[in-house]
Amino acid sequence: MKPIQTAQDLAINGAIPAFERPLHVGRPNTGSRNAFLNYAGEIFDRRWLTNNGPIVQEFEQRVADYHGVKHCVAMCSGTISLEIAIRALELEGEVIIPSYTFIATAHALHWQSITPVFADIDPATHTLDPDAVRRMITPNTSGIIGVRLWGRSIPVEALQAIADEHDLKLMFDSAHAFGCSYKGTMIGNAGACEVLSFHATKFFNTFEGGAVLTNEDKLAETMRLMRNFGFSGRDNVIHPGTNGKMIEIAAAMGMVNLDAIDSMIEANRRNYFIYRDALSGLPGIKLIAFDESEKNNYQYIVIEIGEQCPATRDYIIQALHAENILARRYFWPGCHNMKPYKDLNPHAGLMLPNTQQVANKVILLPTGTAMDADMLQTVVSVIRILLENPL
Ligand code: T4K
Repeated sequence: MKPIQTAQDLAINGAIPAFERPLHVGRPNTGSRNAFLNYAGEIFDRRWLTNNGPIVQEFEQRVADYHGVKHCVAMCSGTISLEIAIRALELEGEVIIPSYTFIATAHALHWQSITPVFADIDPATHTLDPDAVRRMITPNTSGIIGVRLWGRSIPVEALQAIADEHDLKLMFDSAHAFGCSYKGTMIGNAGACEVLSFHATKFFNTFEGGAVLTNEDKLAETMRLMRNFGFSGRDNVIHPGTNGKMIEIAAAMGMVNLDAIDSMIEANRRNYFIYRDALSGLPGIKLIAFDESEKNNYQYIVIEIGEQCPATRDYIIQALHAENILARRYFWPGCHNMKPYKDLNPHAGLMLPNTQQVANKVILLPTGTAMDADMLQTVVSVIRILLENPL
């Protein structure tokens, strides 16, 4: 790692990059390798690899307990978990979601011939604005999927009130929110259900994987059937279904990561405070703060590049990439601007001014257990020197 002190040190000005190897947003957090290998040994000895194995069952119980939720139904990905939850809730017609989310939220509906209708976000929280949701309700609306983007707060009560008033189903895409709370209640307890992603890049991973958390017995039972082809015992299929199962080795990764969860949160939290202090005072740069009165996983370091900033968002990204700092523009340009949805409704953006504005100014910086304090300071030095020497 090379120190960055003057504009001549910047790779965008021809110097060698600050980092020899790339820094990623989403470098996996991993627990004990030895504990994982022990689980792998057990799996070999037992020759039970998948189909609701003992490690998956124990993992589900631990994740449910961690969130204080009755049921955790583990699956092979967050996207399949979304699809199964959507089907189990019998959503149809139109479902209201934010456009400012990962494309999977929209795809999980579109893939099942349900139209995602994009509602605008609150620029302060980056999550659904209840007033905007109201504006998008039509006679064809069957549900709302709130996305707990960056694991942050979402107005659960206001969304539930709209859902109740219009007889709509409410669920949450909580892919980013493992271990987070809102108003003191752990995620997993709002709406009919909440979906987690355990993808490698998430705060908490099982290589690939996902789960649905719910307090509704019937819903959990239906989803358990659906993830295993609808089988109820041998030779007896009682429900349409698919193959959404979590495998044993993925659950083993989940177990070792659960054991390491406190240290992962601590590393992310430490990184957040280092970034917060180092970035403070940089013109036009706003770090989206975590609410310290809640439980947070501190996984996403999100900054907004405002108008007072001497450099554009994309120039900052270009300069960071030149240093091998692979900052991301999540979730630019918004789902509504991606081809499948642009084709469906080319004018959706007219109703989404906040989405467009936020998507144009956000940068995610690398964090996680793979980063130390010097690395974080160097990332900020690149930004600071760049802003002091704008083009
Ligand atoms: N809902 C929301 C709100 C979501 O954000 C997501 C997933 C879902 C639903 C669906 O859940 P899953 O079906 O995925 O479980 C990534 C992930 O693929 C995706 O899971 C995630 N959201 C999204 C936010 O990010 P990409 O296209 O950014 O991934 P990629 O390959 O560019 O990886 C990101 C960085 O991480 C790279 O710089 C490399 C690094 N990396 C990646 C992997 C896979 C590693 O260092 N090691 C690795 O193993 O989508």
